Amino acid sequence: MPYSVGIVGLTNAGKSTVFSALTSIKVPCEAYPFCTIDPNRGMVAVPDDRLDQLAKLIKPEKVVPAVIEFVDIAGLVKGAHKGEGLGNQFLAEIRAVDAIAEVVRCFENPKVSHPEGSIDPVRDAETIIFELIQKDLETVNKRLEKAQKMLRVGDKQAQLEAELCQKMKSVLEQLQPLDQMAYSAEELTILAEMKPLTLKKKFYIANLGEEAISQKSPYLARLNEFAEKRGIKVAPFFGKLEAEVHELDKSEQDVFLKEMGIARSGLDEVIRAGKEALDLITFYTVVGGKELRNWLIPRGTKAPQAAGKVHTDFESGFIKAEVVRFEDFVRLGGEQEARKQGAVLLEGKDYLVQDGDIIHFRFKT
Ligand SMILES: Nc1nc2c(ncn2[C@@H]2O[C@H](COP(=O)(O)OP(=O)(O)O)[C@@H](O)[C@H]2O)c(=O)[nH]1
Ligand SMILES: [Mg+2]
Repeated sequence: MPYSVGIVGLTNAGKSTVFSALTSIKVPCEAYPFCTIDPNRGMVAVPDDRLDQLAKLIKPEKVVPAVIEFVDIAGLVKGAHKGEGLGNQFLAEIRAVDAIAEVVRCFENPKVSHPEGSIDPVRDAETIIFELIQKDLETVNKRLEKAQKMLRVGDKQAQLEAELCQKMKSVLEQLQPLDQMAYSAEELTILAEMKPLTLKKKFYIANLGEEAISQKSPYLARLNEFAEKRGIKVAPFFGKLEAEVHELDKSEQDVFLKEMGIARSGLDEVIRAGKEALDLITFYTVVGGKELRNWLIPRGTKAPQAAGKVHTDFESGFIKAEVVRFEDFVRLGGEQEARKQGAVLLEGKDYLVQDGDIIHFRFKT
């Protein structure tokens, strides 16, 4: 399954607009068995300059780009944790995604009402954090109760869980999100299962209005300042414009963007920000010189698990990985020369795949 990014934000922040802009870039669906048609879910090809370079060099029959799935999650309102608006439904949806893209309204438009009555990106960002914190408190309290019961019957793991929950609780009660705290490896195992919402990787999409083309947006400046303090990346985005641009023919798009005074599409930046927030790296495979693909994996993935992304049999039958670094591959002009020059590295099951590796997996069936 692809990595998923949930588009989250207050009502009328422009989530659906951003979603429709993002998913306007079509990916070849036949390459993905999981590519279902759903109005709220869309597969987006990850822009990758190295993939383009490799394609020019290898001239494969087919290039299949890696995708990230974007999910348009129903709008959040103040009081959502208490069940206001769609309440719990969207919280379950957020729990299910790998990362959050939070659309923050930075556009003025009197015709589009704001649930709080005015444009204030920092207040909106804080509202969302508050709602997610409240929901996490609920989760942590339930877990703590359970752990304390288990403690009484002398469960060892329960001790660790109870301590962790106490720690989380005190952070949350100070209205701080859980990503501001460090965790041990043992704690991370528990957290991976608990999936607290304020620990999810996230970035902001500052949804800018047309007025921000000609003059710097004071809203964006404020959001940037807020996000920087928390170490969260901001991707500025002209949601409505981008959505409109992609309704045009390819040839008209550049003209339109130029006329509007926008240098280039911001879509790439948003997708890149998503990849960065997920902390993913890319490796490449070429099957029989025919099909060139790139794959996304978490940084720190070992070769057999990377192989498993390509094919489940590859993981269980993993023998070796033949690796060429991207720079070597390009410098030497392809695999043949890389082989001659000894630039193909033979790596075993403990090898940590590096960003840009071009890999041929050797496996037994
Ligand atoms: N002027 C302007 N309007 C926008 C922009 N983004 C969204 N809108 C409008 O705001 C309204 C709500 O947007 P929508 O994407 O449905 O918001 P959602 O509730 O977050 O999904 C729609 O009428 C959009 O056309 C923008 O960047 N500029
Ligand atoms: Mg919507």
